[in-house]
Amino acid sequence: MSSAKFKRTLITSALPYANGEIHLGHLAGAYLPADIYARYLRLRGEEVLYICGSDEYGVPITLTADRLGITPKEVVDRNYASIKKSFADFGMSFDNFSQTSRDIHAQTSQAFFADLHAQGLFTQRTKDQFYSAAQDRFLADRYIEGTCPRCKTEGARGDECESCGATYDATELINPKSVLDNSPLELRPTTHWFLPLGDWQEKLEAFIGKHPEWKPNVQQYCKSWFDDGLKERAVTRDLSWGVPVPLPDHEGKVFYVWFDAPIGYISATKEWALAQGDEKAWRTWWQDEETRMVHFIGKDNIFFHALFFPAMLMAHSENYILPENVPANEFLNLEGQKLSTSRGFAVWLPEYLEKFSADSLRYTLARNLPETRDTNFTWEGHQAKNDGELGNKFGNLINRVFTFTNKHFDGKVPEWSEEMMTDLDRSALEKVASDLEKWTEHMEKFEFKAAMEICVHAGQEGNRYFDEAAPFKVRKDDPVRCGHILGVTFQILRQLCLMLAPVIPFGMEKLWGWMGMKTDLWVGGWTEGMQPIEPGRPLGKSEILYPRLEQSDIEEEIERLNKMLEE
Ligand code: B3M
Ligand code: ZN
Repeated sequence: MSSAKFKRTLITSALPYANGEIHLGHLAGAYLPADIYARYLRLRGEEVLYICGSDEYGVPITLTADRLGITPKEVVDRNYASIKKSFADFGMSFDNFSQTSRDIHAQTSQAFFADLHAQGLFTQRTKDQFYSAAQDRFLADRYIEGTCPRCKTEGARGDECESCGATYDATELINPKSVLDNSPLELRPTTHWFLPLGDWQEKLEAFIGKHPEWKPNVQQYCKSWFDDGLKERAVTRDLSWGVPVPLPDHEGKVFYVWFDAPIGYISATKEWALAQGDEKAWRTWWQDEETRMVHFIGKDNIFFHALFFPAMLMAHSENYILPENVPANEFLNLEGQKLSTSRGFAVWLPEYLEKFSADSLRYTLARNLPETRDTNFTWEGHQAKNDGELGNKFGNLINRVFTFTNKHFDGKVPEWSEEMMTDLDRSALEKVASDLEKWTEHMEKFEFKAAMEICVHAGQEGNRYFDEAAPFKVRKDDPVRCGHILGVTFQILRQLCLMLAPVIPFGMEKLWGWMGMKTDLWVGGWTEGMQPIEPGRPLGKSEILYPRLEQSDIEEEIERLNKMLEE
């Protein structure tokens, strides 16, 4: 790992709202990059804890519950189960995937609040808030819609604008209305607790200032918030669904979902520690300066991960670590259009996985991550990457080498040696080794897309070598040279396997096994993968890893999306 300062890495992915399924936009933003990174570090033998869970409070969940006529808890439990399963099928390697509606989270977030409250760090304020006389209750956040006070987009939510990323108080909305029944809203006074972020601005600026290595998009967002001056943020709401505020005379008040959700990372770590039978182990991950914390998120979550949560962590009386990096991604578009879950214009993970393989999607998304700007997923592009690269370059090479060796060399790595090396052999090995080095540098810097470019290059080298050295042509006349070429190719394959494993783990775990590796790939497999594969080693039987995608399946998907647009 780049920095010797740290002994271990805590990785988090934004907690998805348990209000629907995961779609491709989510995956490209906060999940796949984090999983690639977690797997990379495990491969390198680093100590890693990868934490996530579903975010189960907030108004959208109660809206769904009302619509379906079930309780909010039923909504989140159903969605949790389904999200958890599709993440697992997609190969997400969380060490714990928890829920914020669990007791451990209520306790953890209440204790966190109590700590700040006892230090007098919140301010209490009575403010006018929208109240629906028709519904006889206060309406918060997404119960309200209106025109964004900043960019003037209509239909902006009560707490944030999807369009420009502004966060504000619902009373700042222009033309606010209730999303429930359009009933007129009146302002009524209610008392809430606020975290005066302005008090933390200086410290936050110093903190961000210490991280010039963060992605420019994250730094720019922070700078613009600093320039505006950080405002106080309410941490409580008048709602029935949420973590109750642990103070006397606070009936009907719960935490604002963005106050409790990031604490969810801590609760999920505690839950993990309990499951390990070492209740205190969570502290190593949150309170030891030798732990490096990295939050993977989409760009709409930058404020809360780079500023709001760090301020909370700074404010706590115990010493919490702060994130070392917040590699936020931009958005993924679909067929050139913005994803829209309300219009159903999205590709949902469970549906995708019914027809196609996880590796194939992981590969295409990794090639196309919105790291520095919005990118575009198209089904045709997906097919081209799957067939042209994953299948033709990698899968095919692997299969050719194994089939040939199994057939003509008795399923064992043929005799190969330094002495037999030609310039062609040496040059191919050098190129792949140098690619591996470059790849490592990109991985360390969260530049996964650039790392993928290197993989593709190494794959091309592997194929070029195999075609040029042409073992199939010399087999009869020069079986010794033929065997040596295969031996060299296996050295290329083991390095390709290391580079591709974090991205396409299902296939590369198989390849790892076929190559007769002894260690667990994810427990420091790097060390063994960097050692030559010796002649005589028995090999496994390969299979076709990445078949072509069916044209009809692709067309069906394109059709479905077109229909969504017409509706
Ligand atoms: N659930 C927002 C989102 O999914 C939110 C993330 C919470 S991370 C603590 O976009
Ligand atoms: Zn806006």
